[in-house]
Parts: sequence; structure tokens; C-alpha cells
Amino acid sequence: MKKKGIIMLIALLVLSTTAVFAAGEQEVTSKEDFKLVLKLSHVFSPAEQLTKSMDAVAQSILEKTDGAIEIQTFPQAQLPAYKEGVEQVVRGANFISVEDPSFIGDYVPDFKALYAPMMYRSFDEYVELTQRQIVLDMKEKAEAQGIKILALDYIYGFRNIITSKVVTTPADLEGVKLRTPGSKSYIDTISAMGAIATPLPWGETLSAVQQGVVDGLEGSEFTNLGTKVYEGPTKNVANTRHILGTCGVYISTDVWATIPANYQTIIQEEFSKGATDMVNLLKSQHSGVVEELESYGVKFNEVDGMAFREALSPLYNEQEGMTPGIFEDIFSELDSMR
Ligand code: X3X
Repeated sequence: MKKKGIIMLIALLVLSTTAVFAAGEQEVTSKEDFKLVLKLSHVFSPAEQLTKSMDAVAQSILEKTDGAIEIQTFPQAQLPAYKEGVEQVVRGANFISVEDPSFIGDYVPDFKALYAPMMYRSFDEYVELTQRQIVLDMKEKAEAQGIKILALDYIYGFRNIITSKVVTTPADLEGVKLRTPGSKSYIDTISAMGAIATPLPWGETLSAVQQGVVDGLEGSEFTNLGTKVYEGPTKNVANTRHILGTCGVYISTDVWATIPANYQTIIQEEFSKGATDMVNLLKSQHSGVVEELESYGVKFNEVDGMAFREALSPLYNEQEGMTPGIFEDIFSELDSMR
């Protein structure tokens, strides 16, 4: 009798384990059968479109899964963000990190090439590239590191230099302390452009500008308007377009594997749609945002693009861990679109 009981117990254990690992293949239709609460973290402010887009996607997923998948959104770095946010994903937390691809570069160096400076002429080029095999291969490498990438194209605009003084050449940036996000990609870019890169979380940036801890920052017009940078002393924007600001959406592969297939489909579809909607919206809004910033006294200055491109050229050398020829391959894909 005892032996029979042990066999039954082992059988139950095997079945329950199989059930968990097979979730990605199975379908459920009731939140009584499966319920998951995920915390989504990013650094954007309530007025910025990325925040609104994340909230809308979370709400749509909740409705379309009849309450089974609840994504609680936390803006302005209320939860771990930047590098620490991605670490939560890698640790297998019920967590979604929304950060730019440079923060995935710590796990898959090729993403530093994807997020390198002065690569893209338009939002559309980048979106198209993210759908090409070269980026699909990068996403597979990320999954091998425990990171499932649900999107890469929550684009929030080309990042420009924002200072009190007028900047048109790299020489104008000599001795200028510019706030950047904390990833190496930004620090290397701003340093190569001639400034003193000063990494700070976004939440400390505007006070650092006000107090003269930094002389300026770099960011998109959508950031400038959405976080009220324009209210401070940095009224000059140098149109460097040095980095295309974009965010990816990252979840643990282990957590993803526990989600039933039909819910996985809804989650993927909604995050993909959210990115497409945000890109289309910001493309239509940009000229109006520039006009509004100009009405607040912001001045947009053209720059010596060739001089900045020359200054940035050392950054197209492969870094440790990058796929050999990765830059040539990305440039080849972009040339095929032009
Ligand atoms: O990982 C996401 C981006 O790197 C955030 O860039 P950051 O820290 O310059 O913040 C952009 C602002 O729009 C946030 O409000």
C-alpha cells in the first residue's frame, strides 16, 4: 500500500511540473485557471507618451485576458529601473523592465551596436531594422541570457544636446558637463562628442541643472516638453540627433514560459501594437512639439554634423563580445533601405 502511495505522489509531482513547463503550449480561458500579476517599471514621467502607452497596453491586456494578466505600471523609477530593472528580469522576478537597448548590451553586447550613435535617419529605419534577421538573432541571444524581448521600438525621439550656451561643434562641448543615463553607450557617446559625460538618474537631472552640478543634458524634444526641461536655464538645443531614443520591453524567459500560449499571444500583440501606435503618434506630433518649445523660448541650432560624425567614428569599432562584423552588417541593412 505504502509503495502505491509513493508511486502516486511521484506521478502527481511529474504531472504538476509538466503542467507548469508546458504552460507556454497550453491554453486556458479563465482567470480561475491562471492569474499573474506583473510589475512594469520605467523612468518616464506621467506627461510623456511612453507612460501613457504602457498604461494603455496594460489595460488592454487586462481586458483581453479577462483579468488573468494584470500588469501594474510604475513610472518615474518608483521601482528598480535602468540596469537594476533589467537585473530584476534576469533574476526571474514577475517584472517587466522598459529601458533602452543599451541596458541589454550588458548581457548581449550586439545591442550596444544597435544603440550606437548617429546610426538612423528616421524612426522608420530603426523599426524596419528591428524586424530583420540580424536583430532577431540578437533577440535569441537575449533569450539565452534569460531576457524575452517583447518590443524594441517604443521610440521617444532623437536625442539632442540641451544647454544654456549655443553648441554647434564638438569644440563647443569642451569642459561642458552633460548629464547622461548611466549606461556605457551614453557615456562613451557624449565623451566622444567632446563633453564631460555625467551619469545621473533622470529623477536627479533637472535639479542638477538648476544647481549647476551639470551644464546641460541630452534628450529628445518629447523629453524636453514632457518633463519641462524648457522651464530651466538650458534653452539651447543643438540638433545633433546623436542617439535615437527608444525603449524595449523585457520580461524573464522563465516567467514567460509559465504563461499560457493564448495569453502570450495577447501580450505580444498588445505590446507590438502599442509601439506602432506610439511611433505613428510621435511622428505626427514632433513639429508641433518643436513649435511649442520655441514658444517657451527654446532655440534650435543646426550643428556641424560631419564634425560630430568624425568625433564619433571610433565608436564603430567592435567592442568585446560583439559579433564580428556587426557594424558592417547593420550598415548594410540600413543601406538596403535607403
Ligand atoms: O532607459 C530608458 C532611457 O535611457 C531613459 O533616458 P533618460 O534617463 O534620459 O530619461 C528620458 C526621459 O524622457 C525620462 O522622463
